[in-house]
Amino acid sequence: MLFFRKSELERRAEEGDKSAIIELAKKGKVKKAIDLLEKRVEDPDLRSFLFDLYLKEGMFKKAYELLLRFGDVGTAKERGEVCEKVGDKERAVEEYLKTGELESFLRAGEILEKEGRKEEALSAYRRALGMVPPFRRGELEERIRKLEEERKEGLLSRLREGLKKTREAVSISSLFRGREVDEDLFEELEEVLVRADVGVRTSLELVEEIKREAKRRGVRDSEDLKKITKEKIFETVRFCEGEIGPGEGRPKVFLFLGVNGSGKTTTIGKLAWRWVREGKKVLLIGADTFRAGAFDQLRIWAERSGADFVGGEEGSDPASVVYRGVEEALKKNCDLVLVDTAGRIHTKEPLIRELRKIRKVIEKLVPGEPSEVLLVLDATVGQNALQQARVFREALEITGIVVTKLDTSAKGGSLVAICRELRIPIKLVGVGEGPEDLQPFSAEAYAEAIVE
Ligand SMILES: Nc1nc2c(ncn2[C@@H]2O[C@H](COP(=O)(O)OP(=O)(O)OP(=O)(O)O)[C@@H](O)[C@H]2O)c(=O)[nH]1
Ligand SMILES: [Mg+2]
Repeated sequence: MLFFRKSELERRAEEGDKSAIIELAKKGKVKKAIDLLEKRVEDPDLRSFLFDLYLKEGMFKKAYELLLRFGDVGTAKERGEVCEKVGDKERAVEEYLKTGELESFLRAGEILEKEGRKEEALSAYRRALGMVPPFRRGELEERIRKLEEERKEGLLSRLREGLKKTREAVSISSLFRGREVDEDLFEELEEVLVRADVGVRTSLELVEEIKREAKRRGVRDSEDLKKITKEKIFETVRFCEGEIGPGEGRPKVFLFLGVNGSGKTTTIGKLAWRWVREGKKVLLIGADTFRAGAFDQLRIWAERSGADFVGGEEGSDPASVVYRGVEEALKKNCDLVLVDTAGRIHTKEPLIRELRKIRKVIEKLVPGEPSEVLLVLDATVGQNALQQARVFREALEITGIVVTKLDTSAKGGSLVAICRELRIPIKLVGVGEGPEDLQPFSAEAYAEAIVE
């Protein structure tokens, strides 16, 4: 009788009866059930059941393959565990961060920390902080504090590394080595600053200030003069320390301006990459419809970072693209919208008109936005950056500056002139082409990196 019932069950299972297959597995015929289920993965219920069986049997590789084919099996936590077991850390983190559960967030943070991805680890821990019970809070806060410190150290060394070219070109620190503090030294200091592209006028004024301060303090040792130089550079750029963040309210719309090749698209890509990893919903708008290839460049960044994308084909009207994009962001309830624009400064008048039109479209759709209008300046062009800034300022009020390519430039000193003359906060600096090579601007770190 028993024998008959079993084979009857098997027969029904083989014919594809869902409940029979499930029953079969429950009765211990797991291997047989798996065989049958593997032939029926198109059915969402059956593949979910198969995924469970794989987990129970410790068949993680199989579970992972199923997960790659169909993203919808198991819970996010289970998917994270499977990915971790087979060594796909990227996906594991992604799944853990979808769970909304404390343990998974902590696990994601640990994986990221081990991988040296401090920025992302921090953001995972910070999200965990919101759900940690009081008795575990102290421990987590301590971990965050330590990581923040390491991150600061890391940022400083990246910036120092980024400014290496400038430092080598100007050798400002060797200037102060074992020298007498006299007129010659001040003259040379001025030359060196000009060479770093601080600008003639700014260099002159800066050296005057340094001289006055040196006299006031009765400085004789050139090492002390170096200290004053560092202080004065710090004081000059301190006022331009700025920050940028997703903030409250949504969607926040950030508009990016700048001449061709200054680094707008890359900067947007890096920001998208960071904010998506912090759990934000980001949409990129490709309103550069002027240059062929601009569309794809931004689309690829969107794909890479996991952001949404709305773009205009070559030749289409940029303001309409922005309209479409912002509308979509509103519909999807996005946190951030980053708008990429064309940078053809040689057609100045039409460009200015176009940028104003884009701004109007945004204002109309989302009152109070764009909350940031960011001008992207390439550090390698040095003093020319100032000229560019003046042109764009005529078009729109600029809320912040992004200085890119500090890593490839020997003209990192131009940043001093930018601060002094424009008095617009520097909100970000680019120190490389990778997604992590974008930093907040630290005046202290900058002054140190230039002079030491
Ligand atoms: N080394 C380095 N390269 C950078 C940085 N930022 C951008 N780049 C590079 O500079 C080049 C131009 O950057 P894009 O982002 O395409 O510049 P864009 O302003 O969008 O240019 P258009 O679309 O032509 O107006 C690319 O090859 C980038 O990889 C940086 O901080 N460091
Ligand atoms: Mg571009």
